[in-house]
Amino acid sequence: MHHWLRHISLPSYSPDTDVKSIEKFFVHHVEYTLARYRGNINQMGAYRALAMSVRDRLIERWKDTQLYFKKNGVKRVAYLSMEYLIGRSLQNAIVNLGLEENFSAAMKNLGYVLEDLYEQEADAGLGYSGLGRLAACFMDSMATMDYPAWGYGLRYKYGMFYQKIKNGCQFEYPDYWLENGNPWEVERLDIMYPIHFYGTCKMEMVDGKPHMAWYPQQKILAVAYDTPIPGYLTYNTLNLRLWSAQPSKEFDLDQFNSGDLYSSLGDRSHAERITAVLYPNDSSFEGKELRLKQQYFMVSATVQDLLRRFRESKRQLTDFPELVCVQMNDSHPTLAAIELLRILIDVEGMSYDESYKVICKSFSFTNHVVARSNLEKWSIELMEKVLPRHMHLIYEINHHFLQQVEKKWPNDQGKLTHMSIIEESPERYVRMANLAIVICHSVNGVTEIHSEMMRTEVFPDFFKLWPERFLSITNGVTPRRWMLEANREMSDLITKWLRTPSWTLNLDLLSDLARQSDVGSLQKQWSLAKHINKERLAGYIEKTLGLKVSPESLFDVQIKRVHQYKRQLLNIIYVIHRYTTIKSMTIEERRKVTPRVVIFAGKAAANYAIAKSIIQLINNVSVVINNDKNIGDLLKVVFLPNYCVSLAEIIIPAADLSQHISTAGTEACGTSAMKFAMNGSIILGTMDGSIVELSKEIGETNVFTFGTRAYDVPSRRSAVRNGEWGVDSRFEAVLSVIERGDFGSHDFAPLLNSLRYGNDYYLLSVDFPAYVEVQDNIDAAYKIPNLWNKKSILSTAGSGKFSSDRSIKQYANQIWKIKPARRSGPISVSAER
Ligand code: Z16
Repeated sequence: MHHWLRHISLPSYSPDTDVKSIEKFFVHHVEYTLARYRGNINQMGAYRALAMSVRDRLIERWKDTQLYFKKNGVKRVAYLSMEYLIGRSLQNAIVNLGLEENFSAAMKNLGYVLEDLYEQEADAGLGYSGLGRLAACFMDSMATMDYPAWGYGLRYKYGMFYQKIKNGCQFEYPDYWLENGNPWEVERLDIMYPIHFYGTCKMEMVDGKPHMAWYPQQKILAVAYDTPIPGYLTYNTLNLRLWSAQPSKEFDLDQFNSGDLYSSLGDRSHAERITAVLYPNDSSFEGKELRLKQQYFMVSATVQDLLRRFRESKRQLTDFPELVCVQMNDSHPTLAAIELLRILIDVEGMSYDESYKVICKSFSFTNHVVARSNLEKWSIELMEKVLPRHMHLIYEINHHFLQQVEKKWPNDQGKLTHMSIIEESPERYVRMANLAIVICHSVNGVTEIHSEMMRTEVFPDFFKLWPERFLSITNGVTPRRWMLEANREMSDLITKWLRTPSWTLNLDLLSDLARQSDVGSLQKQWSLAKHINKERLAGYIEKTLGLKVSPESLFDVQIKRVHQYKRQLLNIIYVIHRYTTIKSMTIEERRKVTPRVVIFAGKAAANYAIAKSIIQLINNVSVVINNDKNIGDLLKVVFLPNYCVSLAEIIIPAADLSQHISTAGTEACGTSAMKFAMNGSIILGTMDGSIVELSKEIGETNVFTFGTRAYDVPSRRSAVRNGEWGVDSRFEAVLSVIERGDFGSHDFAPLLNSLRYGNDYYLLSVDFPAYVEVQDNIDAAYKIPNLWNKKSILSTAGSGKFSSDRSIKQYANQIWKIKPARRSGPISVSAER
């Protein structure tokens, strides 16, 4: 069969990229893929036909890239993540192919506006927050820099919930992102693995040796869905393989035999439930059985896939680490290492010691958690039920590990208790981060300050035992999506002033803008670009909320998950203070006020009551202020519903100021600040996570920082707890107007109580005076356009370090030890195959 296929040549299926060919392919997809008439195609239909035309161009590159990696026998990295917050793909694919001009012209010839078609696409929201978006940026950088890499994750049917606001309150709706089909995935029914759960283990004798056998009770199939990830201006195209759960035929055999057809069909949907919905698992942790099954489902399918591909190399399994390394995005995929250990020992018959060496050499772990109480841990009872064999192996690993601890610190019960992979009391748990540190050769934090906290506060004993394992790699974001695609106005300006477009591949070049930051004409063009972006956002605000805002005002933005530690509450308390202050002013005084539009967006976890009442408060405050004729354009408050990647792409380029005001020592990184800085938005922040490094790069005098430093947090917390901290009267005044009911009848008592009676854990009352002061400085700076524009240009100029290309290079050199493998371009069909 294979032999005959070789002689078939395909008609022009190495798709041309000129305008005329693009038009032809588009019409082809309208007529043959969508089976519609060309005279009768709506915007959604046009988007789908266009996406298919783009996809054709990706598929060829993608297959060729995989073949190229295979033929060259290069070492690869597998990036394992429970989340990929991708957003839209159409513009990204077209831009990365370098074909935006041609596609735009082709669509125009056919009567469409390319940008309008971009808007038709649903976001792929397969993630909750920074961790998922990081994985998506990393895929873009790995592809762009030609690294041999694979992404692995889950194909959730429902992504991050859709947020609606009614009467100021958040409501969650399912996000069925696949409703109009997904042109970016290829279903691979030929790539399917069995995944087992539950059952029992028995010790058996095999060839005279004791051998542990697992008799699982449930079998579910994992089917691969592949998404091509195009690199920017390279032929290389990577694969993101997402697993979807499907019932296996054997699954319900017994029930079929007993004639109970309907209950067996019920079980089918039970199997599919594993990848039905993304788990709400933001920085805090919830130990639900379904989530554990999701995690194991993802890693077991992935490990089987890695082994299958490794076997094609015909090398011994002990060589596995020479060809494959595995990066775990947080501790969520840690069971991947245990699964590989199990297969090596139970299936391949390797010794424990040999198998253990293989996993240690292959695996590495990125930690995103700051507070020890947020570390992932699984109840042993649950683990024993769902994955009995893996639990045995974890005990065995722990046994060997504790011997090492005992050797290093003889008779130190405290060390054993703290470091053990098993938590004994009050209940028994597996500590996943401890497990990950033990079995990996490297563990990294995501900023300098976070990595330092890992060494001194989160895992100090592990650091003493294995200092060489601890690394710091600061996160980054992709400048392609976050500058080139989201902010064309500014990108064109940068290219013009740097006299080269290559900054998109070498973001350090941005630093040259600093030299020119005083040049009047640059400043003028720069603020004009910002103004255009602000008009676009103002249009979006009017369209979604029916509210008019003036693009002349200072756009002050805080967009991120709503969380107490991120302190949106501090922001809105200040807004109320600002409002009452303006109200008490004379007309004369009001003339000096800097008009502001304060913009919020963000989702709260569905079961996080306090976060939801923060959203309620913001919305109630916005109703009062926006309808106060007395205030007009001096102050507007906007809460934009359903924060997601595509909304961030509209908001970020339009921000004059962006807020990153977490209590110092609580945000591991915070990657949005990097996107804002790249887009010339000035930072208002606390010295936490990424802000520490951003302010170093941009220059302390060009960012606005305030508040308690991380090292002072413990002592201030205890002062607050003991009622020794004198609360600012302006802060108290705001709390009492909320209490009085000025902002609606909603019961804000729990929210107010979280700030009073020594409960102010996140130190809002402590940082409030400094926050007011820095806001005054911001108002003053905005009044001097030269000064403000300069700071804005310097923000972009100082953001070069925060490209995810730099992060990925560090991972590749310091942890993965892999090299780029660039496939130069298409090779004629006959030569290749
Ligand atoms: C997450 O998004 C993060 C941490 C975590 O423990 C779990 C999830 Cl789902 C975030 C951090 O909160 C944020 O500071 C950081 O920028 C991001 O991970 C990427 O590292």
